[in-house]
Amino acid sequence: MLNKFQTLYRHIIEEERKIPEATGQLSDLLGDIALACKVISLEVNRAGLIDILGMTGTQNVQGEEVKKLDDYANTLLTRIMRLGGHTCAICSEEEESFVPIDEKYCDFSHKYIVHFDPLDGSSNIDANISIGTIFSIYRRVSTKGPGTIEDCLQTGLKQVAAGYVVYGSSTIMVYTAGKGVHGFTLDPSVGEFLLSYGNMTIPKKSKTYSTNEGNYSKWSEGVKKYIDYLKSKDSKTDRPYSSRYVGSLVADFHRNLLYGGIFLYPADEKNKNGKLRLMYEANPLAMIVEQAGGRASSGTKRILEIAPESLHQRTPLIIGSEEDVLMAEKFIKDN
Ligand code: AHM
Ligand code: MG
Repeated sequence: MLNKFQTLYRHIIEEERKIPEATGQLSDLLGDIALACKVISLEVNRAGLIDILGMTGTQNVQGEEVKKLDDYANTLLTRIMRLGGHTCAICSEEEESFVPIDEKYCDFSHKYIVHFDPLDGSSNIDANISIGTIFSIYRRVSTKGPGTIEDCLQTGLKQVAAGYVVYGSSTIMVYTAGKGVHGFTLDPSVGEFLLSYGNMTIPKKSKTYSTNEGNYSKWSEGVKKYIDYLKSKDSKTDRPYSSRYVGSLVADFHRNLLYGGIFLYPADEKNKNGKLRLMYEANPLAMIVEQAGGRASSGTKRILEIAPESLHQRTPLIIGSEEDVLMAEKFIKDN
């Protein structure tokens, strides 16, 4: 049975205590991220009431329009990470390059690098549809001073922790520090994340797929055939599958984590490497899904093994229930 009153911070500390050489810094860093997300959650909930919606008129480095809440979430997370004193560099989907922490404050105690997508699914903000924050933490490889690009460009396998917060009908934070996946629901009356899902596991096989099927004509033969397969009738394999697509990765992923499902954002004619970002979206969710017993692939390669070449690198992403992802990979390989 769940201990209903286990707070996120207490849970994190207890997990870190199990590691003899732990200093408590990772707990503090995760606590800082949770604090920033609580504030973002407040702003998301107030967004319809205050004049924060609408465009800033600027574009992010991917050439997409930036909304005010994205800016807000990005600035807040960066500020809290900087003040927290545990990071030597911060990488954000909204920033062109990484942000090194000023050398005069940066010593061996600043041993972590944080990557985040401050507000994922931001095209859904105006419609009051779930959006989220995704984060990922690496240990630095350099030994002192501000973080370097080598610190920031590590493979997903090197993540020490990853997580996301979904701002939906309630605000939920899900994280892993390499020992299972745990979910916490924000109790707004006390301002605490309380354990609501201990040791989450994703069903091995599902009957739900999530993809932007409007891209069908631009997909490769393998992807087209896989989706056709999911839609055709066969009682032995529980087909046809149901289709569920929010268009907010965090929301689609969270639903699939709870109930089972496969999410696909494959490469297409226009987006040769897919749309989603390896460092900010694919790697953290891949770590979580693997910890929960699922699988994450580009179609031909395990996401966590892809060597990053740039911070904003994109990758096709197929993620979710293990047997479903394996089947999608088979269709891609055979076609
Ligand atoms: P964002 O980080 O700029 O919000 O973009 C990523 C989003 C994901 O949340 C979502 O899965 C995908 O883009 C939706 O893309 P599309 O509208 O092409 O289906
Ligand atoms: Mg995103």
